[in-house]
Amino acid sequence: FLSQPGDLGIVAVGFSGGQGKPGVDAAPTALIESGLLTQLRDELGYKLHGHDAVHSYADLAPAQDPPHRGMKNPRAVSAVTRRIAEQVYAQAREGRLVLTLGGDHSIAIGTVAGTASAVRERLGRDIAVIWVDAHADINTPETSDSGNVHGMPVSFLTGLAREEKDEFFGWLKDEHRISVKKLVYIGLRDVDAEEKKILRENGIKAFSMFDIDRHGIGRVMEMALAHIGNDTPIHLSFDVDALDPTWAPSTGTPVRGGLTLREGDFICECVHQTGSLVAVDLVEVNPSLASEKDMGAHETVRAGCSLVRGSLVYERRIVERVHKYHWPA
Ligand code: B3U
Ligand code: MN
Ligand code: MN
Repeated sequence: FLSQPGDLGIVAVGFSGGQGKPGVDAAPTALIESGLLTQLRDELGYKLHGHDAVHSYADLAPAQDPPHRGMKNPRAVSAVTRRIAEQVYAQAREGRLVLTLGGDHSIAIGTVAGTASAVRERLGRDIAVIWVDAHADINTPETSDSGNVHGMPVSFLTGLAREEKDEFFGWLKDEHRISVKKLVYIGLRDVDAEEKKILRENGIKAFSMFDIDRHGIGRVMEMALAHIGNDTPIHLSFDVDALDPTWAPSTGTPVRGGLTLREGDFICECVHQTGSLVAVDLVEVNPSLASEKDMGAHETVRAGCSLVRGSLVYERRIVERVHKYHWPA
């Protein structure tokens, strides 16, 4: 399906409307300025597409955006994710791996919708989604206490939440949706009571921090990938708050007791190693939240870069050694 192994579509999403804290919209620029895309191009050898722009979607801002079914900024989030779906679809349709830099996690409504529809069209296959997060993000508008859409993307993507009107996610059609059976969570530790009920009632596969402590991340990845099954296109949606705040303090809703950076990298490397990866999201890096003095924002951006690199080249330690000793080509 991938036209050339080295083609990488980039969608840089400067959007924060799925939650209340400004600053997460500045993440793509911070990640790019720290050298992420240069590394992907010059060190990992990817041919980049769509990397010239960081999108703000200012043209889509509605004049007024009062709540609908309790959702905050519903028109803006719907319009922006609809555009993102088109952008991701356009890249994926060319057979490119797609990297989306968020932005808050509401943007995954667009990224997963775009990947799911492109892969269906090109391969006639359903994608699987690996959602790495401290949170389940599967509230419906009715179960959400916060009204923040970044806590709801999975319910819209699976069809557990539905809307008629285009301006409120009604543009999401069957071709954009994923099955609850092809969804796996890793890293959960802050799940609302109503969300737990949704996970249970729908038999959704979830590996919490408890499971990771109990089995180790190696076994958890084996089980997660076994659940998805071989030869299934995978969309990896990585919320940086899955990492422990030690490694990623600069994020909107940090939760202690999370993944080490190495465990996060390992997840990405395992997914890369399957050869089935079709899209990666990195979301919820917010460079403005941690204090400058303790370098928290810098560390979080660095962690995000590490995760993305891990998802795009699992052999990096060997590759580094090759460079180090000038191994002949
Ligand atoms: N479950 C809560 C909290 C939350 C979800 N995602 C994040 N926070 N980052 C909610 O608002 O739905
Ligand atoms: Mn999330
Ligand atoms: Mn989260």
